[in-house]
Amino acid sequence: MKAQINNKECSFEAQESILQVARKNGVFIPTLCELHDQGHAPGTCRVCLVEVKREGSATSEFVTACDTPMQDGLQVMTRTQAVQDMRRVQVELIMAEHNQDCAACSRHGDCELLDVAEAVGVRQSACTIAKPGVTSVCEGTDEAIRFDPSRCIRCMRCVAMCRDIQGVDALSLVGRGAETAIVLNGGEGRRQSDCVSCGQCVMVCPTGALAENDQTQAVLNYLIDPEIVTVFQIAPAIRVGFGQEFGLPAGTNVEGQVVSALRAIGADVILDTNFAADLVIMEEGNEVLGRVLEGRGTTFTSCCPGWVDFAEKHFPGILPMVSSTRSPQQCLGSLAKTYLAKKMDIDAKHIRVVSIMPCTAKKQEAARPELAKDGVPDVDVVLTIREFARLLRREGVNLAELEPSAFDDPLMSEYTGAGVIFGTTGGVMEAAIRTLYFVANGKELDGIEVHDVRGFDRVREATIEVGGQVGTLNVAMVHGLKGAAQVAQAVLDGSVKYDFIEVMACPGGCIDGGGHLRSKKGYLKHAEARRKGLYAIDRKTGARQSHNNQQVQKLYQDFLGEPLSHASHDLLHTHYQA
Ligand code: HC1
Ligand code: SF4
Repeated sequence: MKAQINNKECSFEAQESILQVARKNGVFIPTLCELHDQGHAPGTCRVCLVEVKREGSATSEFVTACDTPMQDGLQVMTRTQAVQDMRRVQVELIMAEHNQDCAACSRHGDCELLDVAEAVGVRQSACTIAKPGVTSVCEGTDEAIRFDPSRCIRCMRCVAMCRDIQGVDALSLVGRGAETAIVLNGGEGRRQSDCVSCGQCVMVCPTGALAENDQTQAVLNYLIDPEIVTVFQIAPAIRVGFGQEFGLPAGTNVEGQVVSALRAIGADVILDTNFAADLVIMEEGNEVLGRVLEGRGTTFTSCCPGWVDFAEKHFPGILPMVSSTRSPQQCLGSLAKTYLAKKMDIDAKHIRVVSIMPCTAKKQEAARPELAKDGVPDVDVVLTIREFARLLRREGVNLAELEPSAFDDPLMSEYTGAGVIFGTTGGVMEAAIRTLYFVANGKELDGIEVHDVRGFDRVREATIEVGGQVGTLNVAMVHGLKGAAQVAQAVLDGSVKYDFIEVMACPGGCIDGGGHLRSKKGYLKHAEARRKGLYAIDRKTGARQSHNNQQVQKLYQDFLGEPLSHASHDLLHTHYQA
């Protein structure tokens, strides 16, 4: 089939929209609400207006290019004066209703609305309409994500993300016209609602309407307080995702620069969450081993807080199957205020643990009352990648200009290749299998890598011959909550039988967590490069199995005794509530 765009003939396939055909032919049409890699084209912002003339018609009409199918013989004009004027008015209307206090916006310097304003030639909004009295149950702050209705442009990306990709369906659009608002389903406030704070809605919001609850000021306050000992930890995925905030390509290993940056802003102790990932394999691996040997059925991983929250809210029946081991973030926080405090002779009252995570749900995890001792949390503040970048900019530190440096903590910064691959889907499972193989056979797995559990399909399964007392393990790896719901339901129905299931709430795992740099006009653009970055680090690491982490061995010798000991239970395990 053939049509014309700006008087140039082009061919197209049935069902293709005018926007898709234009893009294939290198013709630019500005868009705002549309998110093409997710097939999201609601046509609500009307920025993609084009003029069309149908075959045999003497007059032209204006249509939105994203949701209008291309037709045989259609003439499309994308740059007429009328088109330009209408687009400009459209963006002015959106801007007029939008809170233009850009300095206070989380998307400051990185806003898709301002990009579009520039593209259509709006330099300044012609008028400002007082924001109507929009009310929203998720207005205000909570410990993970906040919603600012005055910056919402009703593009519906967040609603579609939560419903169609995550399958949580925690958001709805209510009201009409200018009074339309996004609200949470299932109960007032994020904790009570269906939302699990995964942050995937934040990743696709084109403005600052959805954002992490910014805690950079709290960390600055710790850093300038001479009484406080700041203990930082960095998550596995940080080292392959953070460089992008400073213009480096996705997947670049910036671990050494992150350590230098933390020193530059005055961190007292720098730990690696990877160390705790190795520790979690020792605890969770022993839980799985016990359950397999005693025939007690499936174990689900517990390190992803979005998943744990989802299980509690939506699949309480599986809670007895969720590993009781706390996440690496929480294990490290707990040990920082006990083991580290003891070894460094610091009063734990003065310690503040700050985590740098690619995740919004980690904020909600750190705030869980059952993970606090006498009301004092083990992890005091969680900064997403975006907040950490903000903190460095506020302190005048440019990561890209720093020389790398090494961790200097002799207690909890060593990690193995197994610990670092936690950051990608399949990584926890692979790390566990490397250690279970050793336990079952008394020797290391030949070739070390377990390719059967790798991949990017949303739900994967594998049968692993571990041998020895463990025998064959049936395992599954799931990333994204839609797949998690499917697997959880199948386990409850008894239609599948797995020994061990790894679940990560975010599609891709932590390498694409809801706390990363936000992409413009795209979603999951960097997962592959970041995943390769983590596997490259694994290959270069001296020891590649968690049980070979010498600092973990020393921790057991000096402090915990053995995996699943009384001390381990006290400091490294938890319980869940429906
Ligand atoms: Fe993750 Fe984890 S891997 S949950 O994805 O188990 O956030 O990176 O820190 O705790 O180690 C996140 C990443 C992270 C924990 C570990
Ligand atoms: Fe949905 Fe996750 Fe956003 Fe909550 S944080 S509304 S669960 S996408």
